[in-house]
Amino acid sequence: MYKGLSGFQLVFNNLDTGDEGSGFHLPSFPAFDIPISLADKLIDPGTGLVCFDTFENDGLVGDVQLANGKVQPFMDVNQRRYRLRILDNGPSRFYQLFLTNPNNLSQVIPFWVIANDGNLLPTPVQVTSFRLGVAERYDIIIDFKQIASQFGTSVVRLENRLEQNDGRGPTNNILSAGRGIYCMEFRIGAQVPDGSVDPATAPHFYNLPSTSLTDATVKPRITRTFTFDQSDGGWVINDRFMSCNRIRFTVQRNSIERWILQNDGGEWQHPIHIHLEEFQILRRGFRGSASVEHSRKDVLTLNFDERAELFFRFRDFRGDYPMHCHNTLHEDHAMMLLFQVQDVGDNKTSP
Ligand SMILES: [Cu+2]
Repeated sequence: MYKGLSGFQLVFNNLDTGDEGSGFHLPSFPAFDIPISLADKLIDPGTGLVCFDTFENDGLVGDVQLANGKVQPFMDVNQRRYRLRILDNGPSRFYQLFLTNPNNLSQVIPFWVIANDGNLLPTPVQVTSFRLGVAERYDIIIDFKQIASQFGTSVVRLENRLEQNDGRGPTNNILSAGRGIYCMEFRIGAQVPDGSVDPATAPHFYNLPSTSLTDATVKPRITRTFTFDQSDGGWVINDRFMSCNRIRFTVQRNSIERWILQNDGGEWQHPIHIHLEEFQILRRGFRGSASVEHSRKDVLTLNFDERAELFFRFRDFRGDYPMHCHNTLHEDHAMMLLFQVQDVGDNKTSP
């Protein structure tokens, strides 16, 4: 992944069609619907080549910032709405992304979040920034026509203002505008026709199913607790390292489970990725971006000492699946476990 073996798979359907003339009328792919993979790399000053520290298990933060494999690139855009699909491709960097006018740092520029991880939100949410942990995806809508007219600028940058000094995680300090690391620059050109929906008209994309646990039809069969901690220079879940030969617990097919994820430490943040089924967040300690997390998700970034409570509805798939930290160095050393889904589940509450 660090060498660039990663990419997007965009999925369209009869509602999210990739054509602004149909379905939800989201900006057309590929001209106005653009995947952006953010990553940082460490450069060896002696050779100029990308390098890596094999003996550092905390994580790696780079000294150059890339978007789609290029160092701080620019993109020519027209005055209309664009959909950007933003991925944190790690290996250990967290982002709080803002739009910055480099010629007027006092401007606060709004945009819209429409999707989180693999799912549209029920309706667009207007923001001035959002937080992204490794492997999380946010789809945003930026209206460059409105930015040009309201803020009088022809240049705007996607800027990460979240301070992070090492691979353990961000400090949670938000740097002032222009003092962060910009990921890419947009150079705004001519006005062109725009057939996409205006997020300000509150288009309705999606109904989120009920997760009220007082409703008997969504009562969890079991609550399981997972504690993410460090041990012996590596990383553990419930005090154990990953074993490829051991299935840690068995989920019952067609059942509901509640999982508690607990970050046992105030110095590290862990973006936890869970395979197979997506979850909804019932409650969490960190309230930084709650409204844009009102969706089904597959990555939950555990903030310092945070406890998060997740709701799962397992369906009819059987098989073996992992859960792991997506700080890739934590994952490799060896913050991961395997679980399975079978016809009969077990009752391990701290597996
Ligand atoms: Cu981690």
